[in-house]
Amino acid sequence: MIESRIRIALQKNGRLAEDSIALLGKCGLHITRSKDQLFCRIKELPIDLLLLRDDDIPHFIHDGICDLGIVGENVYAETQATKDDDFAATIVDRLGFSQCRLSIAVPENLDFVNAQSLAGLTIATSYPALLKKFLRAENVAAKTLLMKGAVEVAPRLKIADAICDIVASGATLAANNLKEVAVLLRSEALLIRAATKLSPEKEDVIARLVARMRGSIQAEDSKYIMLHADKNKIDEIVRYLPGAETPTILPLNGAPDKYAIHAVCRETVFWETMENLQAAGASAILVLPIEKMLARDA
Ligand code: PRT
Ligand code: ZN
Repeated sequence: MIESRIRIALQKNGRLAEDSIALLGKCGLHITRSKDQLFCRIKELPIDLLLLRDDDIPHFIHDGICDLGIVGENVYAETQATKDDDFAATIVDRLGFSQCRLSIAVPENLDFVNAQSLAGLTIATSYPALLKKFLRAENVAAKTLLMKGAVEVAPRLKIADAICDIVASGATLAANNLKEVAVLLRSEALLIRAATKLSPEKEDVIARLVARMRGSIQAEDSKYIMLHADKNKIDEIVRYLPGAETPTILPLNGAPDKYAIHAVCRETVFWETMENLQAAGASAILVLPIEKMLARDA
């Protein structure tokens, strides 16, 4: 039935597109698409995909055209700030990719002490609602100039004194002799959904997909660790296992008092962690990637 298929809005091309499609792939949704296809039907689950410009994604959910979407927090927050209380899209999960920040930057030679240093300046941005909110909160009177792209060149062209734009590595700012002076928002990709409750069939598909997404994100951050240890070293070794739940402890055949410890570590296992485990008496330490995970609390 058409009504029980859910629609997911994804970015068509750009910095979010590849990771969004890859995440859905890890959830068992295999997408084959031609370059200019806007609509994809998923075979495995009752799901259709709409491939859009990222700026349209929150609006498509707000308007009830799509049920779920993946979008940068910067775009979500800007749309929310524009619509005030009347915004029918909510955050389901933070997805961890496309990390960046929305910041104010000024020419390197401008003296900046605090937000008051921006008083009387013109600030170019593609995020007018978030910028105005920041200026209001800081009680600064500055002018906002809306630019849809190439914001970083505005000070050089003398059409603005400062900018409020997305920063990731900082290379663009450096190349334009600008310095970052205030962070308005730290952003990452978000899974967002319609704020209203959908039909039980749709809610069921969404719940399954969200559990799979959480499982694959958790699996990415987790490792399966196996090692050997003497019985009297087990307690100390277990304390060094990062984010491990109760480990499995198995006797080793033919080696009395020697055990194998197996555990899922839900945090990064660094070389230092392995060195600490070794110093505490562990041997034969193996760290393995986990492909999928479906825990009760996922
Ligand atoms: O065509 P469409 O409208 O869909 O895409 P878009 O061009 O508006 O967005 P796109 O694909 O560039 O970015 C999509 C999302 O990725 C953004 O909304 C952010 O959430 C996130 N993201 C992560 C970034 C960056 N990193 C990023 N570096 N978005 C933009 N940039 C740009 C930024 O605008 C600046 O020009 O990269 C430059 C800064 O990068 P650094 O590394 O030099 O600091
Ligand atoms: Zn965009």
